Amino acid sequence: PTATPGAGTLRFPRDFGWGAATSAYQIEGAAKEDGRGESIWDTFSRTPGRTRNGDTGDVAADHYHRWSEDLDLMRDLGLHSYRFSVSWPRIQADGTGRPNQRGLDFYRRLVDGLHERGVAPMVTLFHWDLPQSLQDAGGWENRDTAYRFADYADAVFRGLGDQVPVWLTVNEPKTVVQNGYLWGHHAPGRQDPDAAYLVAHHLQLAHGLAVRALRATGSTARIGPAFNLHPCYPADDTPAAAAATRLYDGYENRLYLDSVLTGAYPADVLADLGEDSRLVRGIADGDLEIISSPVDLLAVQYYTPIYVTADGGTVRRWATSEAEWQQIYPEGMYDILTRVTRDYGPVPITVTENGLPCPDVVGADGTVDDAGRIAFLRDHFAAAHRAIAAGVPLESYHVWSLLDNFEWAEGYDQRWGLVYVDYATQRRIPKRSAHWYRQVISDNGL
Ligand code: PNW
Repeated sequence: PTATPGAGTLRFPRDFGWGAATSAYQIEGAAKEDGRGESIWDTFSRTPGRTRNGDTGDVAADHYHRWSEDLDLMRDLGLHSYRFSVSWPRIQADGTGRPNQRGLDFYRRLVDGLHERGVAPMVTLFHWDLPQSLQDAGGWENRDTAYRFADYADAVFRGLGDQVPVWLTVNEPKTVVQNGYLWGHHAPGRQDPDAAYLVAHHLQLAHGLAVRALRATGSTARIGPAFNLHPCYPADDTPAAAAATRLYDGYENRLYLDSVLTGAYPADVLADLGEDSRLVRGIADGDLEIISSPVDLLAVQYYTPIYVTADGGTVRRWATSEAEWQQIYPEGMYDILTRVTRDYGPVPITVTENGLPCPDVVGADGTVDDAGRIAFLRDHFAAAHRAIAAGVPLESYHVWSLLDNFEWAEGYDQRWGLVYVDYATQRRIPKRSAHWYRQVISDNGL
């Protein structure tokens, strides 16, 4: 499909998909209902000092009870696609064994309700809520967790399979590696670099095993990984900064992209980690074949670029959002999409997350003005449009997020939604950006 720019407008390809994304722990609440077990995010968020204001996902946006109203919101927005995740501990309370029918039923209702409203479901299997029992057995440091994940995935495929056209395996393995195991900001709150990269390997292995499990069911649905990619730029034009940027990119992007799409980990990253690293020692014969099982699409999540200094550090160059890690740089969307297509070939791409936290103000008239989000999305949509014009097979775009939600360690203070959630009443108010997005969808362009 080719993009056809009109006079003063940007038109997207005729079949372009517009969507929004969420994840289970961030919106569902109902932490103890219908046989749900505990996840590492229950443990982490209930541990004093781990999240802002001690916030937890116990109630969140109460989507578990308000799903029908939320589906109506999606229909009113005109969404083509809704990306959500399945909570592993709702399906297997302890991470193993026979699936919990009440858990499957919830997602079945959701999927059916989406179809009834003309919205296509896109389902992420793992968005960080690992069953606590599996963490107690070593979590992602334990190779066995990847096999447990494949069993869980199989249960979900069989439970919802024929109604879900697109599956995503692991959401942002890099964020688990970095936030969960390098810096400790996310569950399970570890700071252990050697463990971190073994965890990366097991998450990649889990991805590949899930791809194989889907194929084994005979399903014709499509499946792929969901990577948050960071375009890396040198902070100056010295050879040292170029070399540092190259290695930084290896850790941020190629570690994940190469293993899935080329069947090898990047040699420079492996050399940097060293032969004694737990990652290198943890690679068994045949693992890369599993990890590089053919995928149908690549889900890209883009939020921020990284500027790398000659000594391998980072600096800020652009305006920072309310999230201290996010610099606003729409061109990065163009750069990362065109780069993936250039380096890995024409694998279909869906943007599964992009968005901005805004200090949303509820006006006296009850409207929520988030002008900053509109400007951010407009500029990033335009960059994606240019990427399509440059030949990137981008098929859809999902804004993060549909609803304000539990922003992990930042709790409820950061609001990322197109739709405002008044947590005291659970009332939903579409923000100005939601009204604007509805128009973008209906015009299929800007
Ligand atoms: C994503 N970074 O995480 C997650 O998939 C969502 O669950 C989350 O709510 C959303 O982005 C907003 O934060 C990210 O450091 C975490 O660049 C960190 C980064 C990017 C995305």
